[in-house]
Amino acid sequence: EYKYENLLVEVENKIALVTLNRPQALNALNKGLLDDLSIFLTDADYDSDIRVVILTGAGEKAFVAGADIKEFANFDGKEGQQLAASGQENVFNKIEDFPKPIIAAVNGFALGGGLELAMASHFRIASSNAKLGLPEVTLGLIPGYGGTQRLPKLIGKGRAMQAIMTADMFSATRALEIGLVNEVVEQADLINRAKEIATKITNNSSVAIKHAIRAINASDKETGFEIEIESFGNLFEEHDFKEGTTAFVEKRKPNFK
Ligand code: CO8
Repeated sequence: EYKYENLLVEVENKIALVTLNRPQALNALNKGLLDDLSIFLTDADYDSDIRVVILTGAGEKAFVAGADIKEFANFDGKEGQQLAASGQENVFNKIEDFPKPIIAAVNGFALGGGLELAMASHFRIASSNAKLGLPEVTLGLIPGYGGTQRLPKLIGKGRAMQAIMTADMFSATRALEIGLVNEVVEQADLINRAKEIATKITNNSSVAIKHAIRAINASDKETGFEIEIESFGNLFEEHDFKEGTTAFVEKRKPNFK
C-alpha cells in the first residue's frame, strides 16, 4: 500500500493513478511533494502490480501551478542550483527514463515546474480547461526542471522561444494543435480516458515497452540540462528574482528595472 503526505495513489488493474495533492497551493511542487514522488517512483519500479502510471492534480483548477515560489523565494544561487539539480535527478529525469509508461492527465493549470512535470512524462492528455505555460521570466528566472530542453523538442524551437520569452499560456486547443498534448477531453472524462489508454498499454508487452522508452529517449541531452541548471542558480543572485518573487507573495505586479 502506498501512503504519502502529498500524494494519493490508487492501484487498480495494473494502473497506478497518482494524484498530486496540495490543492490549497494549486498542487505547487514543494520539497515534500517532490520527495514523495521520488519515493513513489522507486517503489513503483519494482511493483509488478503497476504497469502504467497516470499523474494528475487534485481539485478542478490545477494540474500543478509550478514549483512552490514561497519555498524558494529566499534561496541564494547555490541553493537555487541545488534545487534544480536534485529535482531533475530525483524526479524529472526519473520520470522521463521510467521503464513503465507515465501519462500526464493535465486537469487545469500546468505552469512552470507543472508543465515541466507534464513534459517529462511520456505523453500528455488534457482537459478542455487546461492552460499550459512557462512563466518563469515573470519571476526573474528561467525554467529549471528541464523546460528549456523539453519544450523546444515538443513544439519546435521558435514556438518555445516565444512561449518562454512572453510567458504566455497555451489553451488546451492550442496545445493540441502544436503537439504539446495528444488529446483534449472534457474535464469530467479526463481520468476515464487516461485509464482507457493505460488499459490498452497494459495489454502490450511490458518488456518491449521498456525498451521502446529507452530507445526513444536515447539522445545527447547532457549539455543542455547542465547549462539550464547553472543559469537557473545564477539568476537567484539577481535583483529581478527578489523583485519577481516578492511581488508574487505581495500580490502585486513586479517592477523590473
Ligand atoms: N507556488 C506557491 N504557491 C502558489 C503557486 C506557486 N507556484 N501557485 C499558486 N499558489 C498559491 C497562491 O499563492 C494562493 O495561495 P493563498 O491562497 O495562500 O494566497 C493559492 O495557491 C491559490 O492561487 P491564486 O489565489 O493565485 O489562484 P488564481 O486562480 O488567482 O491564479 C494562477 C491561478 C494564475 C495559477 C496563479 O496562482 C499563479 O500565477 N501562480 C504562479 C504560477 C507560476 O508563476 N508558476 C511558476 C513558478 S516558478 C517555477 O515553477 C520554476 C520551475 C523551475 C524550478 C526549479 C527549481 C525551483
